[in-house]
Amino acid sequence: MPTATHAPWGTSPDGPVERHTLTNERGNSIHVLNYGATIQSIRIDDQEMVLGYTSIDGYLSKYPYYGALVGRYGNRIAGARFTLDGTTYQLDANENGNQLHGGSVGFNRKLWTVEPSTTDDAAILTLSYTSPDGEMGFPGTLAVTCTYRWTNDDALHIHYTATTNRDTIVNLTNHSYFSLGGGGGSVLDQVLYLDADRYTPVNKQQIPTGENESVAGTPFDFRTPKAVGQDIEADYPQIQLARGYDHNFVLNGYDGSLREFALLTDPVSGRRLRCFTTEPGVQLFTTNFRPGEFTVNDGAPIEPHTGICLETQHFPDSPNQPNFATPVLKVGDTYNTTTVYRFE
Ligand code: FUC
Repeated sequence: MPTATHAPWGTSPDGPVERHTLTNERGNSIHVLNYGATIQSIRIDDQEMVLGYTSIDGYLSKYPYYGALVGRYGNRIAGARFTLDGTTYQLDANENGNQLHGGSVGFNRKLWTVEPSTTDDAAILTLSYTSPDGEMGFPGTLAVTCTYRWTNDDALHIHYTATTNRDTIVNLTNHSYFSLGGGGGSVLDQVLYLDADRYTPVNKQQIPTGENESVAGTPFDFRTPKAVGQDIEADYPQIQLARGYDHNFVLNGYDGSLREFALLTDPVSGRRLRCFTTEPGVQLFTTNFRPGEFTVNDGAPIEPHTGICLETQHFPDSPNQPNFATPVLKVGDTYNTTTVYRFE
């Protein structure tokens, strides 16, 4: 029978932090913090599958969203502003005058209410947070739920819902850094398949230009599985400006249903991560930090390319891009998206 337990894990400015542990019948577990609805750890066969910190201090510092629930709007909004129903909203700007990942105090810095439960085939956490009208500049009181369902076959099902009392925009994602080799070594030899014929190129500030460019003949072609490191230093402007991959891919066949979009394989252990989403895009981020930019684990410097993020999403800056699927949530509608990461 799967189990759900929890224990104190320090304090945040808003109150006590708790760490929840979901363990499935195989004895594999995920650890989730009420702080930021953060996936702090995923343990498979006693190996660590994601990057994170060993204590709350790291999550309270300036950190790159390890395992966090990112919102109200994942990724970038140009000029930290958008116009909806004739009103222009100025948002909190936290990167080059743009907004990244919901602003300086995003959902990753909130304390979430957590309800654990179990069924025969899964251990489950239902997390909730209500974002006040105007928080980080966004219109509408937004009531959000996130469900993490950790099944006996080592699949993490993430399901988000949100409702609002004023028309607004929403784009929720999880920012786990996968490290299938365990131990947080280089991911450059890991092999990635992505079901995407196109990606959205960006300007120097990493705002999409608005084009959907073909991946054919570029470093962005993962339609035939290839090592993540194969073209990561290519003399190709889009790669150079991000120091690797930090781009949104346009997933093939988007229709809002749950579709398989990626397969990541660690050739050494043979371990695989199979990914499914209802979303139209995924941000592939290969941990391209400059030396000394961020820490990991107990506060040690993080080495480049030690994690792979597959952040499912509506496209970056879609509030300002008429050609991208709209992230608008209207009063009376329910935002409802699912992403599944299955370890094999
Ligand atoms: C990804 C990237 C950003 C940023 C963040 C921590 O979402 O798109 O560039 O570095 O991770």
